Amino acid sequence: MERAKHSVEQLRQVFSGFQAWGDFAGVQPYGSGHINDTYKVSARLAGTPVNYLVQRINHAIFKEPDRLMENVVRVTEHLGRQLAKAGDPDATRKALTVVPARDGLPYVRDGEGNWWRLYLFIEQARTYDIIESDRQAFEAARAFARFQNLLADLPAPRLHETIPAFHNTPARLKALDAAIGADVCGRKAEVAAEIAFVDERRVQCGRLLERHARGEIPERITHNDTKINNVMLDDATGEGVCVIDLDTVMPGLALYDFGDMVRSATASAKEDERDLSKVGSRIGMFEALARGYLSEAAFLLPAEMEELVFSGRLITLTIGIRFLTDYLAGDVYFRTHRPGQNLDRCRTQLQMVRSMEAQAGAMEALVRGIRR
Ligand code: ADP
Ligand code: GN1
Ligand code: MG
Repeated sequence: MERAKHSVEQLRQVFSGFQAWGDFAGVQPYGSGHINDTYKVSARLAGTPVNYLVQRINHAIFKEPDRLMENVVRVTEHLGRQLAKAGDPDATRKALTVVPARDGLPYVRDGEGNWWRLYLFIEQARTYDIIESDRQAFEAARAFARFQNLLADLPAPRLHETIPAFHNTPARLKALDAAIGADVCGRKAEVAAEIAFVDERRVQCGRLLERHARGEIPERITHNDTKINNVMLDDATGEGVCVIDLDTVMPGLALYDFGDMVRSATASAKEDERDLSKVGSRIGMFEALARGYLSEAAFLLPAEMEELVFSGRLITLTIGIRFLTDYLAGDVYFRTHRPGQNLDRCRTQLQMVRSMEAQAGAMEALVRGIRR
């Protein structure tokens, strides 16, 4: 849980800028995301409690929040239409609903130049930072695959790229090299082992982009942040209810999404665990993810299926590179709660890569078995 960066009065003011039903009753910091500032707003609607989720978009990271929100509105409305077409009685739990501002725009600006958005709060469901059972892994993967499936026919134009080259590992390596070169905090010597680990794996980093450039792996509309706490699972049935955190929905490779699920859902410990003996990739969770994903992702080409296992290692290495870069740069991107947290996060990611490398053969055999 976050410490509140904004006062109740500020948040009440922001909330009043939206076309939300109900009387403001209270607000509290919410969730464990690294990027935005998230609050749960409690309101009372003719005597009945209703909740909303208000978020400050991190505009240091997302430079064009209006274009970002244009994407989010297009995506959520498309999902809503698909669910309505299918006659789903629970459509407002299965796709995020953007509450418009009083002026009709999908955001409210405050006096400090911040951008705020409001969503309906999805009830009787929750997110998990660490997945607890194979079933949860299966359901999460199925929900992300369904999300990709439902967006496959989003009408043109192409979505905006809210963060260009987001999963471009060679570009992330360049940024790491620049941070090593600048070494603004004098932390380079401390991370020599991590730099060496990355160096040994540089040759693999362009593999998916090269196959994409050769026309073997297509661009699709992807989520790009399929960290396991970005899907809500139903409290009662355990089913994947709703995919959230849509800031990075944009053109990408389906494998980025599968890879980030492997990174986050197979992890046996917290992302910032300091005792690396606790950190590893759980192959049972990997199998459940692959089964869940493949049960729904009928669109996948053989070339994509061939890279499912590799994508887990690649995305995990990529996020490790990003944590390392941010540690060297002085913790300017990912929110931290204590000194050294980004280095700890980097180390768990590299430990996860080691663990996935050791189990690569077994994971490949599992995927072959599921495909048959
Ligand atoms: P960040 O980009 O910082 O990760 P998220 O959009 O993922 O922010 O939101 C942070 C947390 O808030 C999520 O992990 C989830 O638990 C919760 N959350 C987000 N949107 C909703 C919603 N509409 N209803 C209920 N909970 C939500
Ligand atoms: C960030 O927003 P959140 O916490 O879901 C980051 C992801 C990283 C993740 C690592 C926009 O995700 O790319 O994989 O942290 N999001 C952005 O935990 O950079
Ligand atoms: Mg999130």
